[in-house]
Amino acid sequence: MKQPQKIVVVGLGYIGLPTASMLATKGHQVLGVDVNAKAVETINQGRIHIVEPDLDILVKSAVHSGNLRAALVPEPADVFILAVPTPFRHDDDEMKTPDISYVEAATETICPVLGEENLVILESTSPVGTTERVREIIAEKRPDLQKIHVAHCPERVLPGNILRELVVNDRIVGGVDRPSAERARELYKSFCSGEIVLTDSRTAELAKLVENSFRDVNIAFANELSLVCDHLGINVWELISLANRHPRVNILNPGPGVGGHCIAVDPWFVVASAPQVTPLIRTARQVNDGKPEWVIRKVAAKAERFKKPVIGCLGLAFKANIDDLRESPALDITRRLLAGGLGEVLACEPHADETFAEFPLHDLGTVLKRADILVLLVDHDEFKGVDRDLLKEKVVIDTRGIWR
Ligand code: SAJ
Repeated sequence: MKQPQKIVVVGLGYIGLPTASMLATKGHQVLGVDVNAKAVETINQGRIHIVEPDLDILVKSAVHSGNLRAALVPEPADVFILAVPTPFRHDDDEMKTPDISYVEAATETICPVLGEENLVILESTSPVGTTERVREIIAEKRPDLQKIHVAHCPERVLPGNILRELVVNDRIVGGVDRPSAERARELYKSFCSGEIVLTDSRTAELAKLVENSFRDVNIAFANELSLVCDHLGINVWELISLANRHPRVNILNPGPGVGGHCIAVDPWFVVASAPQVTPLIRTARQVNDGKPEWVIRKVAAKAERFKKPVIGCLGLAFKANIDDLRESPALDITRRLLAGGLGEVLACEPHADETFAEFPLHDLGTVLKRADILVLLVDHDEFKGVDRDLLKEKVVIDTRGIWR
């Protein structure tokens, strides 16, 4: 695909917007489509509505080059990329099932403008069979079309490092047939320096889910060790650093739980697809989801020493140095402490968006000065540099092990 293509990207979030901008800076004519009118307006002004290092510069240059525009509805194009959310349904705590309604809706919005030989790529992390479902919807809505290429190319970028990983990571491209996969590979070649590996769409879907499940299971192991160590009075961080000196051991870091819209979600898609044979993946989810409750019990036990303690919660984001609050265990813990009546709760999140209004936020200096109990929930750089002398008089619950 040497010539510039006309490309529509549906969904201008953490994946769609960087991808659309990257394609635009490589000379393609890109139209970004989103249902959020405010996001569309912001992007058309060359600005961004999400926080990600250097994304503002990329979007600005893409919009100013004339190659990136945003709109509420799609237009005819050569390629359509779907990058919409695939959450799970909250109807059952024991078994969470995937919700692919945004993918179905996005597919339906492009159907009227699809043309012969177009390529449709699903980037959203999806349960096995979703790409085939996209093809099915297109066949139902547009029986007049003879040939449409459909492929799954799951995104694998790490929030906080998206622009680099978008270029250097290897990509898996799974086609509903071989020509679809080959066409999709040509497109990714225009900005991807990593290897682009072809497979079928179902294997590509499962590969992405398995990557995140692998991480979840490994974090669950670390989190379980933190409970074992607490029970035995052993420092888990020291334990892990010692065990990791073995050449074939690489234990991850325990924390207050697993957050974000990927690792806490995707393993459920695997469990839901094969419930009888996935006890390990399901248990890992439960271990990680149980960690916030454990942290709260720790705080409650420490609070007993005080009449009305001031409890400082440091960090709300789901991980270090980002503003993203989705499925964040730190936010969950802070909310529950605020509601729990154990004492006065002071929350601090240096990366908070200015629109955050759920409860008051305090600056780090105030929290460090006033708190009797400090609960470190996110390993932001701002917290790593805290003067250890300021912690001496406090009860410290460091869920990330940054002050050890
Ligand atoms: N976490 C720990 N301990 C660790 C590592 C992470 O408690 O040792 C926690 C983090 O604090 C956070 C959560 O896990 O709450 C997830 O963070 P993460 O950095 O592991 O991953 P995400 O969700 O930011 O991005 C993941 C990545 N997947 C893998 O590394 C396998 C990324 O490559 C995917 O593209 C992304 O999910 C996605 O969109 O699916």
